[in-house]
Amino acid sequence: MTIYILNGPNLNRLGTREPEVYGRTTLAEIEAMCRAAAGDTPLEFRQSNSEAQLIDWIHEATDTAAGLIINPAAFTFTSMAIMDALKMFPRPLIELHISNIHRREQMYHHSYMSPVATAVIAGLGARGYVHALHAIKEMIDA
Ligand code: CA2
Repeated sequence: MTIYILNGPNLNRLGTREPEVYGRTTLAEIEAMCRAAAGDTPLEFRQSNSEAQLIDWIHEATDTAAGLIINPAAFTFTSMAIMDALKMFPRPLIELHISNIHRREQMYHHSYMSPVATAVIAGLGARGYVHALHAIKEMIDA
């Protein structure tokens, strides 16, 4: 019943710049919020700046996870390889963004991930992770 929460490039630097777009919450604080919201549900909360590492973790999640939440960060707009890996994930999958990518410049509007995700959450700030966790638990239980 493990839920994976994967985070892409630069998100380890959250809380250090552009607070008007991304807020002031650090990724460590987001992880703590998620662990509090998860209760007894096991969580794998990870971040990598490497596309290959994220793909390996998606494969691992495909073999073991009940659900997957991913903030692919800039890979959202570039990575067919991550999209291909996500396409193979057979259970609930949420694409998550802290900011509302559709409210931003044109280059942030086309996600490779959205067509293969069960659901997309964007623009709820750091709390989006907690909402995503509640939503994916409901989807798993349904
Ligand atoms: O809003 C999101 O969660 C994003 O996935 C974050 C990505 C951006 O490329 C997407 O358009 C939307 C960028 C993450 C950059 O990480 C930061 C690190 C430090 C301070 C601010 C952002």
